[in-house]
Amino acid sequence: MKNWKRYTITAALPYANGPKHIGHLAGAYLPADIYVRYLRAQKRDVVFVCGSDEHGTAITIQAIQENTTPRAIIDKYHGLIKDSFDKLGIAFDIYHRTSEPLHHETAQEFFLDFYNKGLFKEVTSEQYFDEEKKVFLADRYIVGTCPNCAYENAFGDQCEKCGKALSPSELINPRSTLSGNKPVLRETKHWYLPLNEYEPWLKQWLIRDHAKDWKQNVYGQSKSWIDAGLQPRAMTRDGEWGVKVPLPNAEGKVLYVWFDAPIGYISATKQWAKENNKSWELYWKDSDTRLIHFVGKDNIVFHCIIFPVMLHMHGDYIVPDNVPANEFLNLEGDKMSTSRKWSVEMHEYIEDFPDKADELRYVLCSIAPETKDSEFTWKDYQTRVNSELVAILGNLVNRVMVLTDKFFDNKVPQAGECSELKTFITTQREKISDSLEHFHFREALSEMLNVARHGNQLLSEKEPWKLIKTDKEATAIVLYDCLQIIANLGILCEPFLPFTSKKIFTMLNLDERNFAWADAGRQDLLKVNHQLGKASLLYQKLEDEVIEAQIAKLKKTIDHGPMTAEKTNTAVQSKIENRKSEIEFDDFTKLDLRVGTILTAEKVEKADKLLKLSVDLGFETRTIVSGIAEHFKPEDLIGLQVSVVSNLAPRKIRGIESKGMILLAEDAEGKLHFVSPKELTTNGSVIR
Ligand code: B3M
Ligand code: ZN
Repeated sequence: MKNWKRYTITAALPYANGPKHIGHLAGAYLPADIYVRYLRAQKRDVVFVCGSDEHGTAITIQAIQENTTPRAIIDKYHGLIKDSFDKLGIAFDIYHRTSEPLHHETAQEFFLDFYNKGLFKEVTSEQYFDEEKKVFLADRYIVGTCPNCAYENAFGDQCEKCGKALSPSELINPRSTLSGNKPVLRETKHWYLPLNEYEPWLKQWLIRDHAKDWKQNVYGQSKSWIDAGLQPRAMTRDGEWGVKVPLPNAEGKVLYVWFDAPIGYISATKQWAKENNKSWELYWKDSDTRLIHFVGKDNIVFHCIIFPVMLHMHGDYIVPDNVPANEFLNLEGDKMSTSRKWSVEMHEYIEDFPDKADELRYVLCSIAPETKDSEFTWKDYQTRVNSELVAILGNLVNRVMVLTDKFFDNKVPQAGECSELKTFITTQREKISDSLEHFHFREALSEMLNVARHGNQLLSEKEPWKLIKTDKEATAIVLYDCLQIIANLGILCEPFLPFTSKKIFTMLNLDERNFAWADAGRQDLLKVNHQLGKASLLYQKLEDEVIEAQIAKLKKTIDHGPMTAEKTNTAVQSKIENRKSEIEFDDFTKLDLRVGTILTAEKVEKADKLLKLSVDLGFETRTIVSGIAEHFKPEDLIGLQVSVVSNLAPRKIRGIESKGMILLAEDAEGKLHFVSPKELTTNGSVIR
């Protein structure tokens, strides 16, 4: 492996338009922080940059919807997010902002460099404009009828019903989601990055150099993009909010947010260098610098294709050596989403669990979605904290401290070095290093915990609390070894559990600044007779009530969550939903709607969407096949009272005769809700 002189580590710049949740943390910020702490522990030269991504259409539209300004939104969330990272121990060297003048200058310099070299393609095209709201509409903000499947609420970039990728001009009867009005086409000029021209370079760089050392998910996604053929991509947008296009006659045009945001890493480094008397250029232009981007999987294409091409086009810059992107973290069986309030926001966790940052770091690292999506549940969080952190690490430290105090006046007892133990810890250090070098954070964490397990084993084998009665010397050896293990753990756990590490060093009455990664394995971190500090518990056991309260909170917020921007958007969208034409009362009375209770529910084999239900309608029990398997777990439906269209002609679905239909309300996000009587009612009751 190359001997790197220094490291530039970036973590995706969060959009400052809302709080960030623990899925974001597990996806990018925590692994980045662990990696950086590990580098720092080795005294390597590293800069760790991040900051707020404050531009973009999403923030502009949100401001329109919330009747405020982009500035007011970002000012609110920049501080909140920064503070959350701080409290969770994410130790950036700088947390910058893309609204800073330094960033605007840096982004404009990139644009002008490309412009002056004639690298952009200038393209004039027609784009939809909302005359009432006076904005050009990003594809997502236009809905209309899908030309492929006739779904009436297809988005301008994709039909969610049939999955077809669309452009807004293909929509039949397009409508603006902002005003509900029909948008008009207006001519507009933009500057395009000819990504297609850089395909040969990309192929060589990615496929030749990184097929082996990049994570499969990252490499695979990037390669498939390249294989599919790259298209020129507009690097400017119409709008007022963002970095102004630095050309005459370009009023009302700003840089595309994904053009300026990654440059934000560079401007952040510049600011940090200024404040710390360093050269930013060494961190971005020296080939001995290793550039690594930590991001979530939805950001892969920007960091593995577009930004590298930009760095390459500019010419003076290094390109990323790795982009160890994670997959997604789900929550209690569903995708995490701030707008749907199905999430654990970082600042909420901190409020509810002050001083439990390491507990969260520990759990998120143990379940990190490194190779595939993974899942956070509160129960699992409780189990991992109680049976791993408390029972293994916390317990070891506490027992050893208490026993040493009791038998040896809280001083490190006299004993010789144990070469076996030394080898064990050194081997563990190497294993952890090796895993971290390869971005296998889960593995690294579990090897760290194995060191504590070893200490516990020693205790239960030798039983110093009994041994003391017969052999004080032997007791001294056990406790000496255990104390050295704990001191070593102070070093080895630091990247993962920085607060724990601090507490350990305080308890041992050692100054952590005197120890580096390479010291792990030493048997004399604590000198004989060294006076130890006061023992305190590393962690508290998590009680059931606390966990249940979190689960209840989650369930509640999903029903009564506040109106967020996305929800407002959804509400607007539902309002403009195409309505059905009027019917006569007689048409309505043809329906025989009844209340029924679901008695059994099972998946239909080889049909992902279908559930086979038996429903008690009072007068008879029916089999009904319903396309809801992706929305509900069968076991959750048993006993539920529902509304049924009972006189629908029978239909064979996958060979099963289905008699009737269950009514569900579908919101604009496609989430299904049963239409059920408010109080339990007799089965067979007529609905009218
Ligand atoms: N703000 C998207 C995101 O937060 C975007 C990342 C920018 S990294 C340069 O997921
Ligand atoms: Zn469609």
